[in-house]
Amino acid sequence: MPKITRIAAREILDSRAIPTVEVSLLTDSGSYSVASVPSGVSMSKNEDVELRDGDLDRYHGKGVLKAIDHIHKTLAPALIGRDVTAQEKLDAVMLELDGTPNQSKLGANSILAISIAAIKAAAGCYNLPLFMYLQKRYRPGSNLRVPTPIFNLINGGAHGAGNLDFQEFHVIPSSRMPYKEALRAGAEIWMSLRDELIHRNAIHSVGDEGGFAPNLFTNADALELMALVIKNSPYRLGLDVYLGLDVAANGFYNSGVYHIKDSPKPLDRQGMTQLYQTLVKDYGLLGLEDPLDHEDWKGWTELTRVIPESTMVIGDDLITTNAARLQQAITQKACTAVIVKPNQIGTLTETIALLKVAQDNNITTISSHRSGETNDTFIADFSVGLGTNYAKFGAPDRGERVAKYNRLLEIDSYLAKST
Ligand code: 2PG
Ligand code: MG
Repeated sequence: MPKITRIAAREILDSRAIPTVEVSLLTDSGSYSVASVPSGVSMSKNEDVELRDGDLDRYHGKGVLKAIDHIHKTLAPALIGRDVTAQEKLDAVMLELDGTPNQSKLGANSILAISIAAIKAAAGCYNLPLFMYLQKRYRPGSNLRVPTPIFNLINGGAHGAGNLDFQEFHVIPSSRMPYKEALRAGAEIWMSLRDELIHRNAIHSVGDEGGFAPNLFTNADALELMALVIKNSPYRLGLDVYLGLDVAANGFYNSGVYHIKDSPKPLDRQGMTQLYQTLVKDYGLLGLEDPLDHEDWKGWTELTRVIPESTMVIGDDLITTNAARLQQAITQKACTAVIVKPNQIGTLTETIALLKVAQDNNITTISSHRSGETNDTFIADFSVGLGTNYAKFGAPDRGERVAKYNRLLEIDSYLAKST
């Protein structure tokens, strides 16, 4: 039984210059791991709490020294000496010490950093790569496959420069395409899109997730531009690659209506649903993430009923990686796919509980980075080991995104050699 002997935490920076938590963990078998946690900006109020210092004299209040302190003074003392491979127990001990429903006392950021460091160190104790350890532990006997990537090529909403309301405009290679080819398609379309924006004298600098943040007029214009770029590429829209959206509709929902540039007056839920029906018809969207406000369950059910089955209706803010909320969505037929983000729920064990509900109920699973990221590639191993259908790690540029896509390449080439 390999025991945890040391846990050390520190404040590091994420890709937006905002502090986050990093943890190193050592075991008596010599296995050592490091894990850090990402952070979102388009956050739902249902996510577990990311503890911030609020001290305006440091990092504009965004420091995480309180979370670090909780690790050193409360969490580490309770975990040192415990079996590092007993993930469920470790997570349960941390949740109990916190004692709140949303980890607001000790912080989901401190708890998740340890939770991930523990599984990484446990894999090391068995001398296994992380993805393989995860598969053996949680899905023994299942096939190992690299998920289909979802590339976010245009950044609007909270991730962009204020020109577009929708948050993410995706290019999604066909699931039939081998991962290496899919990554190449994403990168080539990103390059062509850049050329086209330069040609149009449009802004071609990138947003938080590495997609472009152009000065286009409407959200539909962004889709039109992407469709055009794909038409002039070797890839066929609707066959080799598809378009998709993370609307992140909470961001422009106010007093019961949605304010977007595509309509001269605010739209209600029916108006938005009609707009999506048109966009699905015009662009064959493969995925529609967070199309409506995260508490509009009735609207989601109606939208899922009228949108063609070939378009995934994806719950991110709606579900917040919460198994109970996913159960509700299944009962109400409110979505057909779910985003999986460990830091929305705070422990690996709870994230896996959500995945199990999804996989048992035929809900498509999409593992996801956050807009504020570190170079930790845990989410790539997690996606392969736990068998998610898709992986959404941003655009194929910016170091913190590329680290994850490249880790999938590494796993892919390993799998190809071992079959
Ligand atoms: C999303 C995410 C990641 P954020 O909405 O899906 O792309 O954004 O991390 O800002 O919540
Ligand atoms: Mg989202």
